[in-house]
Amino acid sequence: SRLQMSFTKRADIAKNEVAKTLFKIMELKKTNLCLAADVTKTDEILNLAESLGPYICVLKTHVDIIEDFNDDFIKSLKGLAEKHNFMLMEDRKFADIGNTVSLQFSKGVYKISEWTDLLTAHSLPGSGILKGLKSAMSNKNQLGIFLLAEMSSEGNLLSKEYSGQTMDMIKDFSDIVAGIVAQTPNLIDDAGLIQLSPGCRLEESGDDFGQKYNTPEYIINEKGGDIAVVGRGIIESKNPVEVAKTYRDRLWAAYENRLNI
Ligand code: 5IU
Repeated sequence: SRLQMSFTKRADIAKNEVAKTLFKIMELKKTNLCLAADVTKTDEILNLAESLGPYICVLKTHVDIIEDFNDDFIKSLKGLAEKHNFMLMEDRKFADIGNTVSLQFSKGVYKISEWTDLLTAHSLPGSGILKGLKSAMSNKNQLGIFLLAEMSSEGNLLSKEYSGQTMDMIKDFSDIVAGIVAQTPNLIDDAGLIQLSPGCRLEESGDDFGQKYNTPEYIINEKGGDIAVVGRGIIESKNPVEVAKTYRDRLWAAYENRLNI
């Protein structure tokens, strides 16, 4: 299965161009760490991007939490992504009908389609959401969508049936779908798809709002995550650079270990 295949081999199989490139970045930089840059000032995001850029494959944003968003910020962030060779993921979790998401994706203040490499979306509205996002892609950009098949939070309503139907939905959209967000190892049967798994900290724990955390090793080996998302575990630590290195090293070792099982 994909779990015993190298990211290099999976790059050859991936049908989505962004997924292909991402697999190669991961192997080149030896990192499967995605940073959730959940801070509210552009300077803070840029500082994280500059200092942690070498250790991450993806920097994940929530642009709607930024208080001083502006176009120069995007230019700078793009520049840092190029300099340190990581990808940008806007974790917008689109969830409306196709026509509306096409507008939300390309218009408004954030013009997400103009700068992001990767995007998250719910499968809830049906495949029209993928058609809508595809219709609003800027023509210079490739796009890799991660559909939410499962969530990390306690009591979420994404049932097994829903997760399975999400996997069915992906099949007709292999050009624009890079993978899924998930918490269990057996949903993906196409090794070209990438599993992103949030809810990672150095110690098993949670937060006050139902978030559930597992260790890097558990995320990679038991949950089948290819990429682990870490936010507060890094950004709220005293020394984000050292802690990010620790996550990167443990996540990568877990991936290498998984190949040999
Ligand atoms: N995120 C989750 N769980 C999910 C999905 C997304 O935590 O199931 I889908 C996002 C939310 C946040 C990041 O931006 O991943 C996790 O941040 P912390 O490591 O700070 O909990």
